[in-house]
Amino acid sequence: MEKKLFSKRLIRPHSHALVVGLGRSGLSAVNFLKSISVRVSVSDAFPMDRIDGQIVEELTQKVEKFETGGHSKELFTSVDFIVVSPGVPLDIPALNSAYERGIPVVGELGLAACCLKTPLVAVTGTNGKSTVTTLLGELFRASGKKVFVGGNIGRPLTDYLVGPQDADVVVAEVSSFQLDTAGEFRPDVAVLLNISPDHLDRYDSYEAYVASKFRIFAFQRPGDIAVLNADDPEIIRHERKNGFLDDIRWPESNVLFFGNRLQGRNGASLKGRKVVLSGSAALSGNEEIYDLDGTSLAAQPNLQNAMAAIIAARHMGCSDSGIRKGITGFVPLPHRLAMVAEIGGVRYYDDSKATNVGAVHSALTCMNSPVILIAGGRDKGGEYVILNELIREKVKAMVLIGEAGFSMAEAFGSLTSVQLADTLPDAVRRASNMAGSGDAVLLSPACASFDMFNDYAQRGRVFRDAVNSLEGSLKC
Ligand code: UMA
Repeated sequence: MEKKLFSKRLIRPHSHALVVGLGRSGLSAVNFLKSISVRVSVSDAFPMDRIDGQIVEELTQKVEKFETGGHSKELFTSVDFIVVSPGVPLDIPALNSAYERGIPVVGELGLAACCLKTPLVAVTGTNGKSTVTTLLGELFRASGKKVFVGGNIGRPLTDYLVGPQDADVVVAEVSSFQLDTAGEFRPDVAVLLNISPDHLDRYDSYEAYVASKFRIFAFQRPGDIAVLNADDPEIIRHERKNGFLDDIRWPESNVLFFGNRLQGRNGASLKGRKVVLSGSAALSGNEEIYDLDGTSLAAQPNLQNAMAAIIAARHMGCSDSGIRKGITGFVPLPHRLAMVAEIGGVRYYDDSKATNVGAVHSALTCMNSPVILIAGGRDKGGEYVILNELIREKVKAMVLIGEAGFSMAEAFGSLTSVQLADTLPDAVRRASNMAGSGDAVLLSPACASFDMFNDYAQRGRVFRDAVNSLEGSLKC
């Protein structure tokens, strides 16, 4: 079935929009649409009593129809267009009815993109998006520019559109879910950090997830800039296909790379802990060198993240001195391979943000001591097999939690010693009993947190508290 494309022309006073999902993204979309006099109805799968009372009160004043406890075909087929939240699967029956009736469906990101007049840098990838997005914000600020940082990182882009819109640049973290409904989203600079299996509980295939990531470049034109990871085999395998391969299209914009395997390509590479911009990537005409030594970016995976951010920032008008200032002052985000304590010679690391197998691979690659790995949670359909070699080489024991505990025990039981724990504090106790001086206890779950926690941040805090309550703990 041919789906009708969303067009900016639909956003006009008194047209009728349906916003699906009343989380951060949906609520922001409602506010934006109301601010430009579009009539709005809303629909959420939660029953009324699970939606915050204040939100219900506010929305009741603003919206035409307020549907809760499910999504009805009648409402979905009675509007001019639908704005869908990223967490809503795109194949629910009510949306299928809307597609059949030719009603365009767009995400909040696509809606914002239609109306955005400020230059835009967008960052996607399986891992590292939030770090690069935050770092870009710092590099722009340090270069004296006013910046709005938002998207998947937490602040919807439509929030920017209801404000004064006075930033010099918008930096957006974009997820694959957002790219699936991004309409004619066209960033001036688009960054693709890496791709490895994730969200396979939502996509029909890994190829479909990869295609979604490449959609960040879909509407770029010559003169726009695409920044890609030259070291990532999944990305590079699509180079030179020059056109469509299934649904995956190589960017038609000006492509710059980052990584250690530039092999004649223009971009950013590393010399030790220095980022070197060369060729057409170096705007000054000479090689540009940015020293990361002594900064929080001086170890992997942040060396890669820094290369991507520096090249994007430089090509969006940041000065070299601003970039140097920004990288020096950068404070890493929590729950990303953060050391929380050292107790009796055992180091405890919180890597709760590692919600997919690729992120755990990256964390284990960085570990230089024997590891007791705490993993598990809600499975997202990734292949555990890519961890086998590192588990055999570095992991002394695993303690597994959550819904995926049993299947992970089956996958890794022949490679290392495995225990199951009922709770995360129980897992921390078990891990600390097994660890000896010089070992590391690493929480790097490879899974989503939603079976046991509100989100990865809560999981990280519970881990930190459990570690800090161990006898002899010295907090970091
Ligand atoms: N809902 C329905 N019908 C459904 C499913 C959900 O009505 O079939 C409703 C829920 O009842 C709930 C609402 O939708 O009321 C939640 O919407 P949502 O899941 O899209 O969450 P938001 O609060 O709007 O947050 C979204 C992003 N969430 C997801 O992509 C799942 C946030 O990314 C993002 O920060 C926010 O918009 C602002 O842009 C979070 C995330 O987990 C961090 N992202 C994934 C990731 O990073 O891996 C992609």
